[in-house]
Amino acid sequence: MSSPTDSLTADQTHRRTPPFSFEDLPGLMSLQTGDEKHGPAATSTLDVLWVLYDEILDVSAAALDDPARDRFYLSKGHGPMAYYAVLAAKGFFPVDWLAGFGGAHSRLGHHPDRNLVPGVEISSGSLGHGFPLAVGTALGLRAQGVDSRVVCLVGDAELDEGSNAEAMTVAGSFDLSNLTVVVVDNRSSSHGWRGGVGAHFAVEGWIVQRVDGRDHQALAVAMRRTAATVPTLVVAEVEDQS
Ligand SMILES: Cc1ncc(C[n+]2csc(CCOP(=O)(O)OP(=O)(O)O)c2C)c(N)n1
Ligand SMILES: [Mg+2]
Repeated sequence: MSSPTDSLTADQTHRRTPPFSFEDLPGLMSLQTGDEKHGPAATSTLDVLWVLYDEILDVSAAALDDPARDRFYLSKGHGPMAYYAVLAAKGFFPVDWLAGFGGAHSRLGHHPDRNLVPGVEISSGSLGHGFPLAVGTALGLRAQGVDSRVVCLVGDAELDEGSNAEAMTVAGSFDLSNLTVVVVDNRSSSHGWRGGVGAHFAVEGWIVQRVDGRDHQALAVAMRRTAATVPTLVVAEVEDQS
């Protein structure tokens, strides 16, 4: 993890340029003053997103189109404030953009748009699409002999969407070892997951790890781990949805 720095007020953060640390993220998020109905959904993903961009993903603003880059798909596209804060912190777009969040003329919409926001790989917000897209990308990269990882972040309730069940089965059947799915589990799904959300993936042949979704070291260890022949699930457990 990066070394801690003193927390910054929103105003101080606004004037700074990258690199930023995790402690700067609340300040960056507070710059996004536009109307947001999914605040808890944003903060639930903050730690996972930071660890991904700080330690795991081989991506950078300087190599947006590099065919060998890792692919990160934020499938749970509602509540993107944490995503935007992390992308700004990592220099994908200017910090100045954050203040316009949700505005009619802002690139930073309530759902991320891949055509408007540098570093955003897929447009999302309609749940249940990112995981199937990630499966297709993982298959495509493998077919091309590209040795990149595909990481997809979904919500526990998002998995209620049937498209995910198919993606889970296909990824297991095709031994997609280049695919990692991270479920941010705040126990908000409609019917709960019998045996825990990971049980369903395990039956389909996935490696399943459960970690504290606020523990950066545990997240990094889990998200770094891949298997030679099967896809990996990381269940990042956070506080119950209030
Ligand atoms: C296809 C689709 N159906 C319904 C919604 C409405 N919706 C927005 S957020 C949400 C709950 C998502 O829960 P979860 O994926 O667990 O994320 P959390 O808010 O708990 O972080 C729903 C159903 C949507 N965005 N897309
Ligand atoms: Mg949830």
